[in-house]
Parts: sequence; C-alpha cells; structure tokens
Amino acid sequence: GLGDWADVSLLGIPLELGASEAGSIMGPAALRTAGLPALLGEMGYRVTDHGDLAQPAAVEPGLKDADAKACRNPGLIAAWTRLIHDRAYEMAKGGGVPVFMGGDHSLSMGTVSAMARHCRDTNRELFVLWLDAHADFNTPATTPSGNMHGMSMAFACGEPSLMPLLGDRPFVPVPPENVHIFGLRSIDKEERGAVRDKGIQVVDMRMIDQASVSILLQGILEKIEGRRAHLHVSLDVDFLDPSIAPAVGTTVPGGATYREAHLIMEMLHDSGLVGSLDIVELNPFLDERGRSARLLTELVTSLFGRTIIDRPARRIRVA
Ligand code: B3U
Ligand code: MN
Ligand code: MN
Repeated sequence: GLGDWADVSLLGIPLELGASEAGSIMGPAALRTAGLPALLGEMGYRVTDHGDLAQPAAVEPGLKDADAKACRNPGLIAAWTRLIHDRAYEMAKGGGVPVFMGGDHSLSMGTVSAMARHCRDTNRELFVLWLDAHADFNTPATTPSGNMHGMSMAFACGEPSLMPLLGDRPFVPVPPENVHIFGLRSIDKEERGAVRDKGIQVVDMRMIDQASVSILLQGILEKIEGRRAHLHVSLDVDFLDPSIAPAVGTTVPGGATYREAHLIMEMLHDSGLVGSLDIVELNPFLDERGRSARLLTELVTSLFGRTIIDRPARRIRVA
C-alpha cells in the first residue's frame, strides 16, 4: 500500500484477444508515450519498467468443449492468463506497487488471481475496486459475444467453468463481497442475476448521480480501512465518459467525468490502501491525438499522490 510506495513496477501487457475490436495491443506503448514511467519517476518513485510481456503460444485451455466453442481465442487467453499470473505473482512478491498496463480486461484474470494468491501468502484480505461501465461477469454459458474480457470478474470470483484457464497454478478466489464494481451502466440480463446472487457490491451510475462518487467511495474505503487489506484497482477506460476518453472499443455514454475520476484517484491515494493497479482497454487506434492516453496517465499520477496544492491527508492510515 501507500506506506511503501517507494517502488513502482510497471508491466506492459499487449493483449487484445479478449476483445472484439483490435488495437489495445498498443495500450502499453501509448501509456509510455504519454509519459507514465517518466512522470512517476519525477514524482520521486523508484520506477522499474519490466517492459512488455511477449505473446505466448496457445495452450489447451482445458475448458469443456461447449464452453471453449462459446469463447473467442480460449487457447491463447489461457496461455496469457498463466503467463500474466506468474509475472504478476513474482512482482507482488518483489514488493512495491505493480502497475499493469493493458491490454484488454481479460488480463485481469491473471493479475487479480495473482494478487489473491499473494494476499493468501501474506495473510491479507484482497479487495477489488472494478472501475468499469460493465460487470465483466459473463461466463462461457452466458456470454453474448464470446469476448473473454467480459468474463474476467466471474473468473476472479471462482466461476467453475473458467477455472481450467489457470492451469496448474493454485487458484485463490476473491470473495464476491470484497468486489466493488463502480460506475456500472451496461449489464447483460444473465450477468445481472449472477452479480445479485453472488453478492457482488455494485455502485451504478444512478447511485453516483444521486449520492456522489465521494460519499460512495468513502463508504467502500471505510469498510476496508483498519484491516490487513490489499486493494486492487482495475481501471477500465470505459469507466470514463467517452467525451473525455474516446480510446476504447466499448464506449458507453454517461461515464465518469474528468473531475469525478480525479477525485476517485485522490481519495484512493489518501486511503493508503491501494496495492496494485490495472489500466485496461486503452485502444490508441481509437484515440484522438493521444488525449485518452494522456488522461489515464494524469489519473495515475493522482492515484500516486499528485495534488493541486499541498493538503494534509484527510484520512489517517491504520497499519
Ligand atoms: N457484456 C458484454 C459487453 C462487454 C463486457 N465487457 C466489455 N464489453 N468490455 C460482453 O460481451 O460480455
Ligand atoms: Mn471491463
Ligand atoms: Mn468495460
């Protein structure tokens, strides 16, 4: 968490096989071009850029035949999930804060499962803040598209039909009540039932309009504070309103504003709870003169403590 934020480990995950629209393979390059590693370095962090993962060869995904047929690229997604999990787990053990630069949201099958395993090793509770227009809670049996980026949260919570994707790695599920989807505004019918039945915590856009991101996020952070916890933040670009972040294949109108997004990042910084971050679904091919990549980079600097003027932290961290 924040207390030991001297070290930041960046990993590029050029993965687009979980999405229908090509282009997020260029996400890590765009974030580097927008200056993410340099800005964190200027802020005083010790930044290690581990470069980009190389595309692995497809493996036998181990899914049931009908499930494999319902998914696009299951053999490659299985290979990526195992590769990402292994690297993310090593990075977590190495200390510092891992920042995963995607790549489409299927990469979170690897990162979240690695953080869950690391938390079990270190006797911490894992919480996940899923900043996303979508729930990503489909399964091979419910997916309308076959796109595996729409299944990553279901995987992380232990959806049995997806478990073989991780191969022989020990799988540690995230307790659904520790998962907070924030910014939801597009959900498929069967996902809606699954999210409800599993007890996933949801803040949808209507709640944000009525109660403000500040009050709603504070409620989540207060639940986590004072525990031996690790908060993993998974930021899907489509959480943001398409007018400020057009570089995503699955835009949904009515997303977070510039100011809401920065406030969330600032409050997350102040909480001292964030232990790892995914930046996913950035598709530079759809960007307008780099503005989405630049905005994401700015948001990450807010998460890492950039402030407009010096102000005392509003919230004191309980170790
Ligand atoms: N729920 C739809 C659409 C979707 C989910 N995640 C994204 N799109 N990015 C699906 O295909 O599962
Ligand atoms: Mn997503
Ligand atoms: Mn999304």
